[in-house]
Amino acid sequence: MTTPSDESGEDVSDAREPVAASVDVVLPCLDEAEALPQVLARIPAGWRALVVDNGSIDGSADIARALGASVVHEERRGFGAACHAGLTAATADIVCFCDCDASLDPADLVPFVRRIVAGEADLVLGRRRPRSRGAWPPHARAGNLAVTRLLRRRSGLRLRDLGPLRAARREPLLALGLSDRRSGYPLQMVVRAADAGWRIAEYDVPYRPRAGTSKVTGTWRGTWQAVRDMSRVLAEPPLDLPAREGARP
Ligand SMILES: Nc1nc2c(ncn2[C@@H]2O[C@H](COP(=O)(O)OP(=O)(O)OP(=O)(O)O)[C@@H](O)[C@H]2O)c(=O)[nH]1
Ligand SMILES: [Mg+2]
Repeated sequence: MTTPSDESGEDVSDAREPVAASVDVVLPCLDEAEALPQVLARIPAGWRALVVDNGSIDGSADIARALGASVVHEERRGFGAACHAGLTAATADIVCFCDCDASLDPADLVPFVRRIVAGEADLVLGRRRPRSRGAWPPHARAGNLAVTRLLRRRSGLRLRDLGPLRAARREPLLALGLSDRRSGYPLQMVVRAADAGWRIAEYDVPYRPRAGTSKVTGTWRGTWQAVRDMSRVLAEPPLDLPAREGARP
């Protein structure tokens, strides 16, 4: 579907006013003590921050709790394991996802949620627009672009990013039966949503250099694992998923 983002990278359609909806923001967190205060300070008023502590050893869980977040523990390593534990623990009508490394701003989720509440989209994704050199290394951008092309071939979706900032309704998300527990999780969410006929929208969002130490994109091991996980997801045959209400057969 067409997107409300423009080439300048600015969000052009929605003011940041409060939205009348119950919203949980899932924040996968592995040793993000440095970033947590900034990230939690940016959660929109009335929304719940669900920090999924993935076995951190830098006190992230205590910091998150002290700052008023709900903390979920997931001992199994992996980005997908953390995201899915958060989704399972969530209770709100709408669930958002945001990395917990201060590269993304949870306040940017407000227009995403507004779109879902208005019934105009089923899944809203943030298209990352780097704000400085070093925010998004060239190999990561190239890999991401390659995956969006493969996704287009597989599902007909014309996305420009597979960003981790996203929003959707909780129950349909659970019904997608996501099974990846590593770096393929965000891609699997989009692939299965497309298979189920969801309307998927993209918004431009600023992307900044992360606080703290890089775990995936800045490491060869993390990048290699992400490529393998995503290739596996793209090779999955379409599942017989419950169609979105109102979707054409
Ligand atoms: N990689 C990884 N990230 C996890 C895990 N559990 C939670 N996370 C969090 O998931 C979010 C995304 O991971 P990042 O390490 O930022 O991944 P990335 O943005 O691709 O790469 P870098 O920012 O360069 O590390 C961060 O908030 C992590 O703390 C895990 O087991 N592995
Ligand atoms: Mg990051």
